[in-house]
Amino acid sequence: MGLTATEKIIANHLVEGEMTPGNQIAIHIDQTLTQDATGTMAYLEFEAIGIPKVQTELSVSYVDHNLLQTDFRNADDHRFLQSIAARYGIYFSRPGNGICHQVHFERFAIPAKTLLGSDSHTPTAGGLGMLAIGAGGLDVAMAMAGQPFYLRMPEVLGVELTGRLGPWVSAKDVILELLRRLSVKGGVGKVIEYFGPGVATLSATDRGAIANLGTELGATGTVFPSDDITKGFLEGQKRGDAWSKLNADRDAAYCDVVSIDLSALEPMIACPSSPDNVVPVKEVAGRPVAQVIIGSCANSSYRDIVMAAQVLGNHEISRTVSFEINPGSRQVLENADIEGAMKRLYHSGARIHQCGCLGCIGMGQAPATGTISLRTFTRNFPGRSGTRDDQVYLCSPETAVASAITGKITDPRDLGEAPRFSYPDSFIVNDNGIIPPPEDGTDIEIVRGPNIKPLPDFDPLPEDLEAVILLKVGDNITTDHIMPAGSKILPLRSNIPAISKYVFSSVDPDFPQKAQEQSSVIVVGGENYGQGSSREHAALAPRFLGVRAKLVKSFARIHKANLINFGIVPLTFADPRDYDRITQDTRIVIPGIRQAVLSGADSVTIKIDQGDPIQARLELSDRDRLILASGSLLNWVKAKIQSDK
Ligand code: MIC
Ligand code: SF4
Repeated sequence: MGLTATEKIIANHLVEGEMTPGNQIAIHIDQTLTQDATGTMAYLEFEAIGIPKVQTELSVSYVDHNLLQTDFRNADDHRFLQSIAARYGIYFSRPGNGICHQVHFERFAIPAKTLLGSDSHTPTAGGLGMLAIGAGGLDVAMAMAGQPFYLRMPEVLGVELTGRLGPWVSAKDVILELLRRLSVKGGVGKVIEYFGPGVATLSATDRGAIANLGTELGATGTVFPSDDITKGFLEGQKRGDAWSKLNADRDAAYCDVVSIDLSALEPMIACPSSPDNVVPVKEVAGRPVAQVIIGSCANSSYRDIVMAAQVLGNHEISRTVSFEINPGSRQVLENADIEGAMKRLYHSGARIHQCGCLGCIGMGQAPATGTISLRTFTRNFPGRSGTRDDQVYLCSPETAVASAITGKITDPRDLGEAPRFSYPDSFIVNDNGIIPPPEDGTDIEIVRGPNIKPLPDFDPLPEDLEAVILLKVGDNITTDHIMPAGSKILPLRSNIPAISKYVFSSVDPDFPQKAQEQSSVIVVGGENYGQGSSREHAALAPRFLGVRAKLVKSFARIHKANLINFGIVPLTFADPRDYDRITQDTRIVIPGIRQAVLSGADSVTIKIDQGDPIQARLELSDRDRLILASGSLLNWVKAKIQSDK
């Protein structure tokens, strides 16, 4: 039987394990990326591993999240990141140069290679035929140290595209339709691979937008074939040499196939407050809108910004709308400017911001109370915008601009004839925002401001675990609930004691204090626990507060890996009905937990104050078990390095 494109990449990078879905495998990583909000910790971890230089073909450090400099802290982190990049052989993309995924797509992504990034939307590069995966900072640090990346062999879900997108319908509508059909859990344990005649009708950045939101399906990655369109894009970037062909064999077997007829799609929109709460735009048309933003790693490419300007034409922005543009990169900004798009945008009243994540992670641009904000972003989890009880809708640039003109949610087809968009013959490629590392960085001094605090130490797993269930939450809890971001909290990412004071702050603001009064804590949750971001702080900070286990119905992939990396035991209910039996503030004991983890047991017994004990499953690889027993991945690696000496 033939192979899917995904399997071909995995087979070429396989270091350990058998390629049977669900099996633990290890793959070689060619490239890594970090962004500043996860990167400071990732580089502190890399330093702690003690390797003199990165071992990858290419590693890039981006500064795109913490751009708001309200005091010294983010600026300190930027200087630290720049100096540590030069020291260890890492490219540095300066603040304002653009969103990591957009810049990586333009300047570094290579078909058929592997990329590991400390950001959940790393799969964007799958639009160019890469196997690009999001992971916690520590996993990325390990990859920079030349270690393989461990994961469960994913199933490959085929999405067959036929037809061609009609006027006013664009890439975002394709992935919103898939989210409508499959939900935020639909891709867990899978790579989404696109094939079929419709693929050739999509530009490279359209594919990037679709791959980007595959993350919202919970998928491990998204892979598009690498074809003539990919080649044309890379040639436009003056990187034609990086191209190689990649596609699935004719007789490749997918675990399942979903078919989408592009011609039949209509403009779609995700309603508050989940990316899978999707309906056709016409169903919610007419609701008044106060803010419209075009940006984020999902929709801020040249095509998206120029298209926005074209839709706007000679229209003016509604007086009741704040219309905002966050270009994805300086390359986008510069080329859109030459085309005349920027002028048209600001002439009609748009607010132009710098290139970066900005409001997508609550770094400014918070909407006003009780108002609707329409965004071309990736996520609309509750409160993520910075405003409590926010009403954030996610849509395409076309729907966004149409709504900015009318002041209410508008199906762009109501504007009449669609503008025609075409790419310029050549792009201006200007890399002055990217600083290559020196040949030898050994003498470079790493600059550490007072905001950079060392990593805390974590003790090994105890023989028995006695703990209190301090919090019980429901399904689809996001890492934004566990460890919120935003302009107040993000500057604390390199200071674990300080950031831990905000763990679960939107769910139970007293959690940190109550946790510190206990010796050990356990959290209970429902399905898809820890979906969303790759931030390891959602494991690291709770661990700092004494959380030693999480008992849930099911986990999201990256969060589960982060829990293991920081010594929090991930447990799942053997019988999900036990979830209803367990109450907050109950004391529990797991006798012999360490022995169970180390001996390869697949379950443990949890004794509770009242009632019958509960059985919980331990779904762990041998490596996971050793890490958990050591107390953290870093403890385990350091011990290994010592014993190898
Ligand atoms: C996000 O979109 O949630 C983020 C902010 O980019 C995160 C990373 C982080 O929390 O720093 C992600 O997607 O991984
Ligand atoms: Fe940045 Fe938003 Fe993309 Fe996360 S989803 S990388 S915050 S633009």
